[in-house]
Amino acid sequence: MTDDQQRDTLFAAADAEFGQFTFDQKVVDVFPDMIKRSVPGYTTIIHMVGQLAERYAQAGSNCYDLGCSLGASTLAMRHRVQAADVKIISIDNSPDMIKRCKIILDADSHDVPVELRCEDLLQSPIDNASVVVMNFTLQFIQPDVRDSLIRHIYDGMRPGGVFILSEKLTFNDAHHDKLMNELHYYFKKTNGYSGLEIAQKRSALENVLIPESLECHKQRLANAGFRGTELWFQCFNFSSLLAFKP
Ligand code: GEK
Repeated sequence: MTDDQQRDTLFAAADAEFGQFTFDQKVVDVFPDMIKRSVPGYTTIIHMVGQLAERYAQAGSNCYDLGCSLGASTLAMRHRVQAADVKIISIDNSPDMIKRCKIILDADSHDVPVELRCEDLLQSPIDNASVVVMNFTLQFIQPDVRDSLIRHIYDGMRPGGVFILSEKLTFNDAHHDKLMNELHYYFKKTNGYSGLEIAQKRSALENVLIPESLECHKQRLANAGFRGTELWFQCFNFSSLLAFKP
């Protein structure tokens, strides 16, 4: 691990007070390690975002990475897109994330243009989009504005475009929900997090990360007009969906 890829020990201290989770500089410093040790399948999903963008990016269109953090999906798309005259627009409202993301993108030599925007994606225009990626970001948006955001994304997409939505899930069956949470807990333990760290991070994320069920996501996507919505990836309570604009 290099200096800019520190190990995540943010929630390890036994005697500290942790407020609500925010995407600040401390999180930025450990983010690549944090997300890989916390989200089962993250690396696979990022890799596949590149393949999907290669397949669905249309010439003369935009690809969006909404809640781009340090630009993992942006880079995956940038490295695979073949269509001519494609621009990637990557948005995050954390100034610390955007600052580090810019350094990472500047060090990358691929020539697909990337426009990096530090703004609230709820205020962002979506325009002429053939690929839209929301990789574990909708779960951080207040539930009451999720319907209108998904409609806004749909309206900004071209026919034949794909929306890639990755989310932590809840399950209607209480027994299954408990099992998935236990398996995720074990995944984190296996990746070196202590029980205390896991518990402290969980309470920092309370009311900040608000997951929903697969049925809820599918219904919202259908209501917005998306068709062919299907799960293409799931590991425990972490998933990714594809939805198409007809
Ligand atoms: C990845 N997609 O590596 N507007 C813009 N950005 C936002 C907003 C908002 N309203 N709310 C949250 N964010 C990335 C991982 S992380 C997921 C995404 C995680 C941003 C927030 O600043 C953070 O960078 C990102 O959404 C969520 O594939 O950490 O579990």
